Amino acid sequence: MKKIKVSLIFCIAGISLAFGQYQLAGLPYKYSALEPYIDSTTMRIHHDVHHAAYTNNLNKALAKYPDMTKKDIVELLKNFNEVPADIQTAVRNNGGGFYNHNFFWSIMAPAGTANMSPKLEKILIENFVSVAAFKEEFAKAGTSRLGSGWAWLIKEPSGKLRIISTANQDSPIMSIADVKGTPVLTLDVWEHAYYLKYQSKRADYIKAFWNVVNWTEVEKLLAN
Ligand code: MN3
Repeated sequence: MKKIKVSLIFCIAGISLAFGQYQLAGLPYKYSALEPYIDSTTMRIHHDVHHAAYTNNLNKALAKYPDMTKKDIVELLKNFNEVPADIQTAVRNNGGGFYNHNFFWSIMAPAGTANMSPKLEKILIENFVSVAAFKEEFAKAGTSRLGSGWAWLIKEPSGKLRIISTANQDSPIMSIADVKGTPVLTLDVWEHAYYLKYQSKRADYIKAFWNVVNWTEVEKLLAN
């Protein structure tokens, strides 16, 4: 019964998405690809229900401003100050949710398939003294975020790496962000990202996340 319900929601979201600018892309791997660290059911609901809803609601919010939908999502969020006042909250939450989840899926990979190269290790050591210190600081950004939000590794305009966290669906690419930078790694610390498997143990979820980071993609983003 549960499975039927989930696919029905996906189906409804899929139909209405066809009329909007922003499209929900499929995951770049199977729902089960990140097992046992992130379970298949969580991935399915996270993508097919939560990410689909952000996409759908973003399209709904922009329906009366068709000119805004000509921008890709990065341009839309980088120029958030140009979003009409009456849809700012909707675009902040749903445009942020649409972008953040796209990015999140892209920086994960099945365990053991995208390991950290010596070159990336060296960059992390230069910025954070050691890889362990980097992971500790990143984990702290995730565990100390009260309520819902995201932990980020960003590249500042100077080229320096920095770890931050954002509330709700805010991201460091938004023109309204306190700290701006180019995202190179992120972790969703909303309860919907881990509660089925880890319940209230967010720190255990963060520890498991290190097994499924796509370090190849992180290194590629750093080179940009
Ligand atoms: Mn999420």
